[in-house]
Amino acid sequence: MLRPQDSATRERRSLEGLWRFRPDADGVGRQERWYARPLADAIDMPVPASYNDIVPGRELHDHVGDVWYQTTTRVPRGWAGQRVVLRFDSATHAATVFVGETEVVSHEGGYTPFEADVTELVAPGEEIRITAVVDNRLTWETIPPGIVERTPHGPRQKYMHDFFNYAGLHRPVWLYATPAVHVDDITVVPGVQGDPTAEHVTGTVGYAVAVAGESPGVRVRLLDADGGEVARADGATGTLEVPDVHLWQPGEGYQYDLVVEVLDGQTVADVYVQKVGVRTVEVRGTQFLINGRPFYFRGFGMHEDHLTRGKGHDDAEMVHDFALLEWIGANSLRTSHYPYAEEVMDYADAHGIVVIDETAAVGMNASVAAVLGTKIEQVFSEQTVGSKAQAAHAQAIRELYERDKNRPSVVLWSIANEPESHTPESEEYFKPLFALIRELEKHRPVGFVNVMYSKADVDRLAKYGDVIMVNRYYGWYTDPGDLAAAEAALEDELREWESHGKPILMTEYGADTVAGLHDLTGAMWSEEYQGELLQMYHRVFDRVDAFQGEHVWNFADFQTSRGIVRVDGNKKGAFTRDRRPKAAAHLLRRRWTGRDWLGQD
Ligand code: BDP
Repeated sequence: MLRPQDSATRERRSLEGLWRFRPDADGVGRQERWYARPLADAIDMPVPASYNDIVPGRELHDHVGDVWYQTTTRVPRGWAGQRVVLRFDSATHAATVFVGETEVVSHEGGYTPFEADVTELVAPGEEIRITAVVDNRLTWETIPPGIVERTPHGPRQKYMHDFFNYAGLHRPVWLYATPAVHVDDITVVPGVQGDPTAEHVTGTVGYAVAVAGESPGVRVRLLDADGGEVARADGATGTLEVPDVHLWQPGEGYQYDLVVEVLDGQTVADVYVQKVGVRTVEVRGTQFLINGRPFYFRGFGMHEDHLTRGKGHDDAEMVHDFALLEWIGANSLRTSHYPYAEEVMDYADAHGIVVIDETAAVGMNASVAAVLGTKIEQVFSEQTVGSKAQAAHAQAIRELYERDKNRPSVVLWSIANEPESHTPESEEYFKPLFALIRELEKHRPVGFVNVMYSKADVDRLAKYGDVIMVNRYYGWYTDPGDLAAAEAALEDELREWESHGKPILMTEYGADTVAGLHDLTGAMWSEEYQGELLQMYHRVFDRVDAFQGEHVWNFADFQTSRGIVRVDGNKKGAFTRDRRPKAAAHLLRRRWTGRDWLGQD
C-alpha cells in the first residue's frame, strides 16, 4: 500500500493532534451509535500515542475492549474533483471508522495501515466528523493471540508475549487527495548485472505500476540523489538500467527517486515518487551477503516503547534512538515483535540501517507463556491458535509485505517470534505461511525466530527458512548465574545448528539488569553480570564460523504486563527506558566501534 505523499498532483493533511476520546467499558457505543454525534463525556487524547499511560489510574491502563476517538477537520477547498482518502497508519488492534454517520472501513491487525475512499462523503470546504472505535482485545483469532477472561470484576486480558499490550492510534492519521485516475501501487525490484563487488556496476530496477482508472499510459524516470535523470521508460512494467549505479549500502542509504507519472494524453494526471535503493541480498552457504559482501549483523531487537506515549510514534524519540544506534555502532535492528512505524522504516532506508522485518506473530508458545505466568494446555489447535489465527497471520504477512516490499533496508523477513516449532501441529500451521511468504517474496531471504525450547534436534521449521535465527538465554533462564556452564551449552548448541549449513544469527541474548545495581561478586541483575554475560556470548560467537550476527535483547528497557517476573517491565536493555546507557552500552560500543564514549580508541 502506497504511503500518502505530497506531489505535483497529490496533497495530504495530517490529523495529528488532540482528538476527543472515551473508553467504552460497557461495550455499548456501537449499539448506541456514539459516532452519530459529538462524543459525550470525552477527554482529550493525543494522536499519535497509546492511550494507556496518558492519565493516572488503572482504568485506562488496563482497559479491555473498545475505546472511541473522534475529531473534526475541514476538507481543503482546493480538493474539488479529487479522490479523497482517509488513512490510518495503524490502529491497535482492530478498528472501525465512521465519517459522519457512515461506516467507511474496518481493519484487524494493530501494526499495518488501512484506508477508505471517502470522496462521496465529503465536500471541499466543509467540515467532517471522523470517529474511530478501536478494540484492544487479543483472542485466539488475533495476531498476536491472547485470551480475554470474564471475571466478576470485569474482563481481564491475558497474553503470552512479553511486552505491554499498548493500544490506540499509535501512528499518524491522514486525509489525502489524489486525482481520480491515479497510481495505485508500485513494486520495485532492484538488482545488479554481474558481480556487485566490481568497481563499476550496472544496476537494474524492475518496476511494475498499477493504475486505478483508465489511463492511456505510464512514464517512469529514475533520478539520482542530485535530481539528475539516469534512466527513463514508458509503460506500466519494465526494467531500468543504471550504468555505474550508486549502491544502497549498510551505513549509506543512497536512494534514487523513481518518478512515476500516469498520463492523460500529453498531460500528467498523477505523479508519485517512489524511493529506490539498489542493492542485492543473498544467502550463500553460511554467509549473508549484501551487495556480494559478507554482512555481519550488529544491533538489537528493539521495541516501540517510551514513557507516557507507549507505542505512539514520535520523531524526536525516533531520531534519538537512531542516534544511539549509531553511537553504539549498530548496523541493524529487528522490528521485534511487530511492524514498526513507516517513519522508522523510512529512516532506516535513508540511513543504511539494515532491518529484519517481523510480523506481530509472537506469544505462540506454552513454555514461554508459563514463564510469564499464563498457563496454556496447547498452543496450536482448533480451539486455540488454529485456522482463524492462521488466516489472520497470513493476512498480517501479506500486509507487511505489501507495505515494506520496496524498502532497501529490509533484507530478511521474520514471519514469527519464538513459536513452538517442535510439534507436528506447529509444522502444519506454519508450512502454508512459509509457502505464502515465498510466493510473495522472490528475492529476499525469509525465516522465523527459534525459541530455546525447540532446539536443533527437535525443531521442525528451520528447514523452511534461509537463515537460522535463534533467541537464547543461557546464563539467564537456563543456567542462571552460571556463566561457565552457559558458555559450554551455548557453544554446543550453536555447533548443532551449524549442521544446517545456513547463516546463524543470535536474534536475542541478554540479561535483566537494574541500572545502577553494581556487584563485584557477579550477581545476576547487576550491571557487572550483564556485561560478563554479553562478553561470554561474544567469545562463543567469535568461535563459530557460520555465525553471522548478534542482536542483543534489548536496545532499551521496556514495559510489560504486570506479574511476578517483571519489575516495572523488562530490564534487559543496554539503555534504560529513558535511554541512559548501562555499563553494557559502553561494552557494546567498545566491541562494535573499538572506541569508548568519548570516541577514544
Ligand atoms: C524472549 C522473547 C522476548 C522477551 C525475552 C525475555 O522473544 O519478547 O522479552 O525473551 O524474556 O522469549 O526477556
